[in-house]
Amino acid sequence: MFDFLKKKLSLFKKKEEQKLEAKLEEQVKPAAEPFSSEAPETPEGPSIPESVPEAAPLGAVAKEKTSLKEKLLGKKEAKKPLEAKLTLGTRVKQAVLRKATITEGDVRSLLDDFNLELVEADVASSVADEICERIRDNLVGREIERKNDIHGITDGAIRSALAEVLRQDNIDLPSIMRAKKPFIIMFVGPNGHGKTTTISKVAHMLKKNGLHVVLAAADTFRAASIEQLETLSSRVGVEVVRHKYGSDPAAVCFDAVKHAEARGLDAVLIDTAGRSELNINLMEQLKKIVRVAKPDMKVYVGEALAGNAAVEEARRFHEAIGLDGIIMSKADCDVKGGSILSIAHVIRKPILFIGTGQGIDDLMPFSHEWFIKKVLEE
Ligand SMILES: Nc1nc2c(ncn2[C@@H]2O[C@H](COP(=O)(O)OP(=O)(O)O)[C@@H](O)[C@H]2O)c(=O)[nH]1
Ligand SMILES: [Mg+2]
Repeated sequence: MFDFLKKKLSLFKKKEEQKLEAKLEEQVKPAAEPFSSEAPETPEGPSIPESVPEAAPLGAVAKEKTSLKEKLLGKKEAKKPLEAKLTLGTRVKQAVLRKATITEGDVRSLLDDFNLELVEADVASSVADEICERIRDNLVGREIERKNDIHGITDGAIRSALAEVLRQDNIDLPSIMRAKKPFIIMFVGPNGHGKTTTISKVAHMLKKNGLHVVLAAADTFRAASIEQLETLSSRVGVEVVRHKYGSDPAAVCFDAVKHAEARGLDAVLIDTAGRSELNINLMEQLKKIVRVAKPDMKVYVGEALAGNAAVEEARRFHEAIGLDGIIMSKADCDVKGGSILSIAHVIRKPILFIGTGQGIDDLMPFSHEWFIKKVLEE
């Protein structure tokens, strides 16, 4: 899941790490040379060659060297210069190691490339800009002391940039819903993005949490939509309030709410159309449902597959009726991953769930921690 985005993130991280490692090396080199040439004059003893060539076996040459040293200094003494050299090496390093401070130049060109790669991974352009700026802010000015620090610094910079862009509260839907009875949720979104399927999944999840649910078949426009909802609801074992095709969707919702109130049900889930005779009327129709049913939550269902188009569609619905949450369906369909980041950031409402298949159990609660772990660690 989200492999494309994952790959882009890991490539950027690797390139940035390599760049910073090279910078740190550069920082160490110039000072180390004059210092090491002074090494033989130290009181710890004479200098010996740094090492025997790697491939040399414990053969004649190596033996000869050892025996010569042994002859000169005695077996015990022979080890001393090597130890001295090691301590000296450590001291040389300590003396010349200066901190490297990350500058704009160390990040800018890689971030420019990364920005385009994010867009390729379905991240909206404005969101890609924001992510890159935050990574830049998190890196520039940081000091690196050791090579080992580099991974943590770059990883942390990316991780917190993603968290800042995704920042929304994680929502535990069943517990929020217990605060009001009946709790009314209206699902909106373009045709075919998964509203009806998602409603059956949510109904199933709520039922498992002990809530009693009724569905409102308020997509009275699309052929077979009412039968589709009825088939799915019978699989879950919940009731559907329906009228005839072509009837007023707001009236269906009104009846469903009355039904829930009369029966003391916990929740009403409203299915809506994604298109109507005149598309401009869809938003008017949705506004009327909002006035009549007074939903406690308006949830946008968009398919993660749609990439940037899903973000634009969501914005259209948000402007018309005001959204409270998002469900991204079809996350199982080899989606690049960027649309999840974009939609949360552009709409600034929490992603409640992601859809992971066509079955009624294929719904996963969403949390930004999970998403960040998924794209940075797994
Ligand atoms: N693979 C996959 N397919 C889904 C998912 N959600 C919905 N679908 C499929 O998408 C198609 C359209 O779904 P539907 O609920 O009718 O969309 P609606 O027009 O928005 O109500 C159906 O074939 C669903 O089975 C999902 O999370 N994963
Ligand atoms: Mg539908």
